[in-house]
Amino acid sequence: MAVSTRQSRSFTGWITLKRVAVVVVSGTFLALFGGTLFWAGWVLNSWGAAQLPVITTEGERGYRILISPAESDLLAINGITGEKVAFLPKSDMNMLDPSERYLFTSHEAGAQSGVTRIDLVSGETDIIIDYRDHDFTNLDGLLWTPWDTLLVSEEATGGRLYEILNPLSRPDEVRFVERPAFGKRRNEGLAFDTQGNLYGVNEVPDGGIYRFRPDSPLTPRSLESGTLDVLVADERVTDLKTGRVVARWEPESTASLTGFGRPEDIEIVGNTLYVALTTTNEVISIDLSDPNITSVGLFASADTNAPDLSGPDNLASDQDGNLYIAENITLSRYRGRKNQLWFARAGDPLGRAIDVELVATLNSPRNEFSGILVDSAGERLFTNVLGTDNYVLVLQPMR
Ligand SMILES: [Ca+2]
Ligand SMILES: [Ca+2]
Ligand SMILES: [Ca+2]
Repeated sequence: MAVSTRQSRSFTGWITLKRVAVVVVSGTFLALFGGTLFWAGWVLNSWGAAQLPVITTEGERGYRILISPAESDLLAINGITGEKVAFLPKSDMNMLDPSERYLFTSHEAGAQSGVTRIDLVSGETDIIIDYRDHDFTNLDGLLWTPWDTLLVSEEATGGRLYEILNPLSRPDEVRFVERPAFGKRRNEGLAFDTQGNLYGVNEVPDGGIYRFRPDSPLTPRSLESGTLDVLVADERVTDLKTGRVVARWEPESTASLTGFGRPEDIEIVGNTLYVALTTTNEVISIDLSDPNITSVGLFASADTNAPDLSGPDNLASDQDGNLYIAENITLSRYRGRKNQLWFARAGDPLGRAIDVELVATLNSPRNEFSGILVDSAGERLFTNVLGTDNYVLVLQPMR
């Protein structure tokens, strides 16, 4: 079960040049790390010169792309991506530990799945679990627990939930256990509420929204046993344009769950659970203030306040409770345009976003934004570029 430290972690595509700059030119990605300029050949392999720069930032707020300590003291990413590209493909979701020094990334790569850990100070990157340890498939959802373990779920039929018991340990000492009480399904988003209930989804076209109530909440035994509930709404979510819909949490064993348009990522802010519904172009909000009776409303949707939103997939909240929304690539391409990242301002008393603003457009047509995550200070927005390319970008909101 333990993972041995892999050899030859350095990526052979990196070469050293004695220059001082951070530039993106002609199909080559140059980044300064500690006074040394690196060339990332994998970018050159993946993009034609006409597709640069990596992304175009948009919107009134503005965003800087942080790619090196020379750009800002906020971040030191050394070889972020060279090593990940070299070892595990398909970087999907991201999670920070509470110290925000370590960035964990799941690799949803079928039978080659795993989880990597990047030390954002030293740049050291390790694979902490992967397919050589266990028959993982499509590792996806990532969530830090209140008792300092790391959950990872499989986005696959019969997908399992695992708990990594010591995610900050040496890679060869990392241990994990399966948590079958959470159920088996295609699960991407994971979130805890303040009572220690764990929420998830089944990512299929008519998928459900789930709540696991532990017998021993907020303890290391939380995920050993408990009750699984599903969300049952009085009306189809497609009827939401007129207002909020009453819904209830009922035990999975007795309820007939309500289907939603392929739920992907979820996010909890205060007493609100947000769920991205990819196929219906909606982000819904679910009130968690009552444990039994609730209501479901639209937060952002293509039919109301976000006309160009297409296939909302990943969600991230900032320190003010606003949401970033990343699109699914298949649906944005279906619309005949590039993949986009959005910012939705919260605060409307009815639970809708006040406005939904474009943040960035991905200029590489076969990739999507994925695994978006904002640090606690709101100074770093992490996003994977997932598809034919495979690396992390960090954006800094400018206020
Ligand atoms: Ca996924
Ligand atoms: Ca997914
Ligand atoms: Ca996804």
